[in-house]
Amino acid sequence: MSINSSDSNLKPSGNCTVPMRTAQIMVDFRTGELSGERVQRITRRIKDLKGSFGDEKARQSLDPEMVVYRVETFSPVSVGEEGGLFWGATFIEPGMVGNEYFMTKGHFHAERRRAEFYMAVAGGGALILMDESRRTSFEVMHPGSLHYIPAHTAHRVANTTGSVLAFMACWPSDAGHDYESIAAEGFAARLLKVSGAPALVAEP
Ligand code: M6P
Ligand code: ZN
Repeated sequence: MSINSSDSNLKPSGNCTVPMRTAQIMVDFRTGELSGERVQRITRRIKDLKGSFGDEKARQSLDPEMVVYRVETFSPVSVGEEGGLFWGATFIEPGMVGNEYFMTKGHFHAERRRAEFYMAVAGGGALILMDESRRTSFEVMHPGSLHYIPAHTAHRVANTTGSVLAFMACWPSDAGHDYESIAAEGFAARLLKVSGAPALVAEP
């Protein structure tokens, strides 16, 4: 028996002994949204992002409850378990803190030898990458762009447009998040609006 994409009404036949399972999670490819009982959700607001943006005064002048981004995660295995994979969808609102675009906190993987994929679904922005020697670069994100984040590389995404930037991610379950290194040292460059356009500007 062959199965193709039109077999959405597929049912086990009377003498079928192979268990049929339905997917636990669905991905909406227009928006990146995940659905299913096992989706975990977190929201990061202006009040949660102390220390992330360069202009702390500008951050304090904004509504602390303002949503900067949301993350939906499907973790089929426990955090830290070796050999598994996690799936995530991140939605960054349009907005600025001073002249810096709304962005994720950014992190190294706690297990530095772990890589990750990001793929933009909607909106536009930039993936900022920084290696352990603090060499920094960025890749433009637009719907369909696929980004390989190598091991030993910190990563953060900024929304440079006027609409929500949605991207999907897939990473190893034993990667972990090291936010402490970023809190202590920051990224070596920031994505700022300069003369009306985004530019990666080195920290002084
Ligand atoms: C992606 C993945 C997640 C991450 C999220 C938000 O979905 O990399 O692991 O949590 O982006 O990024 P951050 O944790 O840096 O705020
Ligand atoms: Zn990561």
